[in-house]
Amino acid sequence: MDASPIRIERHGAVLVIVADNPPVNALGAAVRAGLEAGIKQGEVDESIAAMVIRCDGRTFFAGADITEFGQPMREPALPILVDVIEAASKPVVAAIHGTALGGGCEVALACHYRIAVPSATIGLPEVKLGLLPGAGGTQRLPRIAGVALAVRMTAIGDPISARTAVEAGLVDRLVGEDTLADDAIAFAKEIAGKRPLPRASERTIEPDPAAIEAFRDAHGRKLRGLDAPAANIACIEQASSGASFRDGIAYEREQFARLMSGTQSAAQRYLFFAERQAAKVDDLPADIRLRPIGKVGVIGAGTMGGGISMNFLKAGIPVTIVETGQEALDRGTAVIRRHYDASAKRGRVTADQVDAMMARLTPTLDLRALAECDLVIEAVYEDMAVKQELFGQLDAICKPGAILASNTSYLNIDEMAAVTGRPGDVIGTHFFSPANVMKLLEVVRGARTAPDVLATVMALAKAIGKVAVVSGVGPGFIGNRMLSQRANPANRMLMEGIAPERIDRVLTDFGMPMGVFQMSDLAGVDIGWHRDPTRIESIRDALAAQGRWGQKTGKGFYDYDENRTPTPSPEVKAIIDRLRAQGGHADTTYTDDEILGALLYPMVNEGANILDDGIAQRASDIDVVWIHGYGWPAYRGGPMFWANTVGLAKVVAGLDARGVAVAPLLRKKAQGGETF
Ligand code: 3H9
Repeated sequence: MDASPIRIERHGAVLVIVADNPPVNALGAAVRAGLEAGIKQGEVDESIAAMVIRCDGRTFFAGADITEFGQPMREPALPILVDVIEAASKPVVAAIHGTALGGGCEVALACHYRIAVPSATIGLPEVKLGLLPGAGGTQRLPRIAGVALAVRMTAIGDPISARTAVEAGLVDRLVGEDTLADDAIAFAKEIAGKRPLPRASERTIEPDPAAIEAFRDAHGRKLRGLDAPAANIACIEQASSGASFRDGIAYEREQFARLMSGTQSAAQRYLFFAERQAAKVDDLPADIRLRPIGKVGVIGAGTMGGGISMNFLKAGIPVTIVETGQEALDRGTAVIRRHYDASAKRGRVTADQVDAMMARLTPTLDLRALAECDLVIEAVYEDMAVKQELFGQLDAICKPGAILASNTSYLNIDEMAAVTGRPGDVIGTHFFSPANVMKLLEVVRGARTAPDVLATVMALAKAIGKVAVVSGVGPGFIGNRMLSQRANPANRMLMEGIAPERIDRVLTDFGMPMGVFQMSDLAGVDIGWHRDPTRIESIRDALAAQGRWGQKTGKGFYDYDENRTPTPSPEVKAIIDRLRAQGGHADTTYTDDEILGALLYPMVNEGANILDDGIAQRASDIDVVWIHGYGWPAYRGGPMFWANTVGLAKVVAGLDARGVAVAPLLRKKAQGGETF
């Protein structure tokens, strides 16, 4: 049998229960059993006056062990354990460092006192897994920290800093960053004799409907379609309703079980592991040595180059940004500053932090300034000849070992690498717009990209807060290759008499942030247009010819007012009617569900081709791309997960019915009753 992850230390009259369950001290069955045994030992030992719970390693308990979900629960269950802790007749102190999350936070809430190091964070992120805190968190947190904070912490799920926790009464004292173990013992001795013991369950709180209303006003739109935030809020309302703690716990249990058995939570838990899996490259040795990245160069100070730079500046990495003209350089730098100032205004960063980030930025017109950079990312115009010339120059300028990256969204990395004398150092880093916000980074591995270059970029992505997915070289990589499959059926349905706004509405009802035509208007209807107004071969040609280039000209598939609010356009309807008449297209009726299938099944189909071609390592990587790069709703788990929930046989039947060539892998899986 494995050694227990819990050890007990005695320090005079203080019993210290220490957990050591790497990597994040998840509260698996053995940890729970050890904690319960520790508390019981402290209870019966008359020489013990107080107890401390703390963790070794990088963090306090980061939550319930998610890998145990869906399996029969082994005793003691977490809700039982927290009750045992709170019911102890001697004071129990939680000594927190790292991240006290989920069940970890709930253990801390059940303790009578909480102390923390200043760098610690505390949170109830269950909502991000489509759940709610199921071990008393929704009932104890508001009793300690109030309704407003409890709603924010549970329904959004972002952790708070230890300092904020002190202000909220959630943490009793901040202690030295490096002296937690000793300070916890000293604190326990100090409070050992105090009675009555402060038990969260014994407190009562007033209802605060105004706080809940304000929260709904501020976040309702963002939380649209999600089950878990509403359930979290309902539990907090229950805690402040005057009902007993026990009734509140019963309600929490019931809601937790409901969410746990639903598809949304299954999708979100799948995503949690999919994101972490995506970081792993199957054929890279685990002990590979990474190249140090102390300085980054970015070529192009436009929207993309600026956004890319901001990621590094924020992470503390100096950036040299290069442009060809002073005006563009100044404009790009000013835009970065404006973004940071806006963050400061919203209280996300301090003015000092803004100054520090800007101080890390070196704007220049001289490409030779990149000589000392460890990584250079080009974000210039999407033209192979332009990119190749640039890579030739970088090859001559950059120091040996520097990584040369392209932000291309569809061009061939190998062709860029071929013009350099160091193809192993060349890689694709495809950021998604806005690059400082979107979490996805498609890392494009060229045929000759060196393993350590790939590993370095994957690690760097994590360091700057991105979720990286590896893609092989191929047109449009993973995301845009699938995106292009949605455009054809969308345009075909227009010709069959379905209005653009209905097609878009079906996608936004599904949970996408915008529809096909809204996206087209945002990106520019004229992108890829042949620029000949007399050549009308598609609806796009017709719109572009009339100057309907999208939001930038105030009209595209929709008309826009000065606030960029779209309204359906009679002119577009007339254009569509004309094209339909010319082509002799008959009306076809569709249900919303059929529209959805017509749009999304071809994407799933292309996903299968992408897997078959070895462009993506695994189906879950494709899902991560769509969730973090294109806003596919996380609670639907990404296109491949979603296809599993629809049933692959149904997807194949839908594709067959519309005459789409079905990917061999998809058909095989459907016939075999398999899933992705
Ligand atoms: C809960 O608590 C429910 C209760 O309310 C009710 C119960 C009745 N379990 O993220 P990383 C693994 S729900 C199992 O790369 P970082 C992770 O898969 C839980 N495994 O590290 C990865 O494994 P691998 C509420 C977990 O430093 C490794 O640890 N808690 C868990 O970037 C490293 O993870 C949460 O939702 C877990 N709970 O970030 C917190 N957590 O190496 C979830 C992590 O094999 N965790 N692993 O790929 C996190 O947010 C981050 O992991 C954390 C560290 C911030 C802690």
